[in-house]
Formats: sequence, structure tokens, C-alpha cells
Amino acid sequence: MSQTGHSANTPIRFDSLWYGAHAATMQQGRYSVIEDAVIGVKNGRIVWLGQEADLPAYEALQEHDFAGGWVTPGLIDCHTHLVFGGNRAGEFEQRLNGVSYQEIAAQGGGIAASVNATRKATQAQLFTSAKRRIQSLMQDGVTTVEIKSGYGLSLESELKMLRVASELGEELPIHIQRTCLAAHAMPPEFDNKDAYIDYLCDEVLPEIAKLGMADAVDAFCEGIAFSPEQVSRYFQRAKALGLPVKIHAEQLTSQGGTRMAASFQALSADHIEFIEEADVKAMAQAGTVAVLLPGAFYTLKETQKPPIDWLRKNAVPMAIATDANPGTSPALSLRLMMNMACTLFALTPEEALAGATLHAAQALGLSASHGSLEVGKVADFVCWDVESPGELCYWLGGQLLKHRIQQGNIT
Ligand code: DI6
Ligand code: FE
Repeated sequence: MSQTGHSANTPIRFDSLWYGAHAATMQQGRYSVIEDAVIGVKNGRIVWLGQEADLPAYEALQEHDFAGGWVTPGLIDCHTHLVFGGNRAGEFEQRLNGVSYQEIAAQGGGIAASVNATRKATQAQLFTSAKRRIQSLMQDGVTTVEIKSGYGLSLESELKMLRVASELGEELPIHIQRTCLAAHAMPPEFDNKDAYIDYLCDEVLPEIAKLGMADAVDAFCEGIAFSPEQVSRYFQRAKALGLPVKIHAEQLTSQGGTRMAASFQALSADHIEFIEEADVKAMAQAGTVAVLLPGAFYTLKETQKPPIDWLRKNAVPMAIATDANPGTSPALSLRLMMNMACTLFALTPEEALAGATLHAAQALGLSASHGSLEVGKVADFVCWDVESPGELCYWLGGQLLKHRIQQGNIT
């Protein structure tokens, strides 16, 4: 690149300048392309973005030639449970023999098995196993991950999980958002769901808010978990403490949880295979993102798909996430989830890319800083060894990542 342009103005100063690839930017809320793109970065933010031919006079401390390929915003996995003790490969085999997820849960397996193993594990053990999983996501282009608690189900062990999430963000070049999912399942020491919700409202949420250990609050609203009324009580407390909410809803049955969550301006409603049209309208009105989790749909061999046409018709933004968890979605590639969203739910590759960037950022309340290549946003981006962005959804696996840039640094 030439060091000086033709303008007589003072040159723009960049810490780093990136060129030599096309970019799929997601600028201004939609899929858009810049051919022969240049990205100028200063203090970890994008300060210039455009075509190479339009680059003004500049000075850069470092220049990087991508030498071909496509650049996209860093991928954002907006729904994971990737901190947990043990794993549940045994249940995988049980399910292959025809035992259902609900039956396994009723026998004390399922989430309860992971709660047991997570409670027993030390913070260091949880960190080591989660680090391996998060590194798989990173190698496939993820630069932001949401991590939920929810296998602790007591103040002490929920905090242990959230501390591991914080530690992962401190030790690795990745942005972490922490979500408190204390209303995930019933802990063994409680036998009354309302009493457990009281405990969460009176002791767990206030302490987690006071310590600043969560960016959002989530709940599992389902026949086998908590009712819309119970979750509503918990959400009221979360909102009063200044925490935004999100929900696991309508995954296995229709309960009205999505509608209820929209009445709290939920950031997202996730799974939502069984939502009804009224839920979609409520989401559209509240600005609630639909998070699609094809890994769980696939693992549980579900047959009812989320109503993509209604979501499109009502302009509800659709995000895609791994739901990485030991039971229903042992998924460690967000790109594979993009492929599955296309193949199983008939999203277009452009919708899938928006779902793993722009709309995933919205599902985390990060629209102002993440999710697109735009001046002012955090310089998290990925260069892929592909001839077109559609290839990101096309390949099942493979190593397409050329470079992963986190806050302007190659990682
Ligand atoms: N829905 C999910 O997809 C995960 N939790 C939930 O409420 C599954 C969690 C698990 O089976 O361990
Ligand atoms: Fe989940």
C-alpha cells in the first residue's frame, strides 16, 4: 500500500491497517459487501472502512495484507452453557436407544446430572474444561461468547460458574458476556418450585447484581422447568435490579413464555420451535431477537421447526447460536450451526451470517459496539479462506479461518 495519499490534509493515523480481501460488513443493519476492502483500526476500534481506491492519506504503525479471502465481523455465539463439570455422553447413548430427554430428566439425569458434576468441580477444573471448548469456538471464528450459569443452582455454585466465565474473558482473547441462568432446573435441596423462585429473588439475584457478576438473566420456561408465572416473578426482580432478561421458551411445548418475556422487553427468546403467531407479534413489538438453536433441535431429533416465515414476515431479527451444553447440544462450531440453520430451517446463507454476527450482537444488547464492520465499532473481525461468504455455511467443518482479529490484534 502507498504510504501517502494525494490529499493535502493531515494523514489519518492508524494503529493497524488491514487490506487484501473483500468484506461482508453487515453495515447499517443488513448484509452488504465492500470489494477490495480496507479496515483502519485505532485503539481497538474501527476508524476507517471502505474501498482501497478511496483510502485517504494515512500513516499506519502496522499494515497487514490478507492476500485474498473474505472478511466478516467476528462471529458471536449468543447462547452457550459451556462451563460445566463432566459430560453426558452416556445419555447420548440412552437417547439412541429411544429414551427421551424428558424421561432422562425425570430419572434424575439430564440437567441434574450436570448440576451434580458442576457442584463437585473446583473453579480451576471448570476453567480448564471450558477453556478447551471455547478454544474450539475461537478456531472457527468466534470473537464474542455468551456463557450462562445454571448448573450450580445455589448462590455459591452459580457464582463459581460466573467467575469461570469472567476468568475466560480475562485469560483469552475473546469477549465474554455472562448470563445468570439460576432458574434452569430444580436443585435437589428444594422440592417446591415457588420456594426456589423465592430464594432466587430474595438471595441469588440481588447478590449477583451487587457483585456485578452477570450482564443478563435467563430462565428455562417449560413444563419440565418453570412456568411463565414463576419466570415472570424472577424477571420482575431481575429488572428491578437493572438486569436485562432473556428466556429459553417454547422449546418442547407451547407455554406462553415468549409472550411473557416480550412484556419484559426481553433481549431474546431462544429455541421457540413451538411459538404461536401472537408470540411473534409480541417479539416484534418488544424488539426481542429470536435465537435459533439448530444443534439442540438436531440432537433431540425434534420435528417441529421454528416458524421462520412468521419471523421474516414480522421482521423479527433471527440469531443463531450453538447452545453448547453437555446434554442437548454438544456443539463446538458456530459455523456448523449456520449450516444447520440453512439446511434444517431454510435460512439463506446471508440470513445465517447476519444471525451469527449482527443479530447475535442484538441478542446480547451489544448492537452499539459489536456485530458489524462499521466505523466506531470494536475491531473484532475474521478473514476466511473462501471465495464467497456463502461458503461459510456450505462446508460441514473444515478449517476456513485465515486470521482472527480481536480488538485490532491478530490472535
Ligand atoms: N435448554 C437447553 O437447551 C439447555 N438448557 C435448557 O434449558 C439444555 C441443558 C442441558 O440439558 O444440560
Ligand atoms: Fe440453552
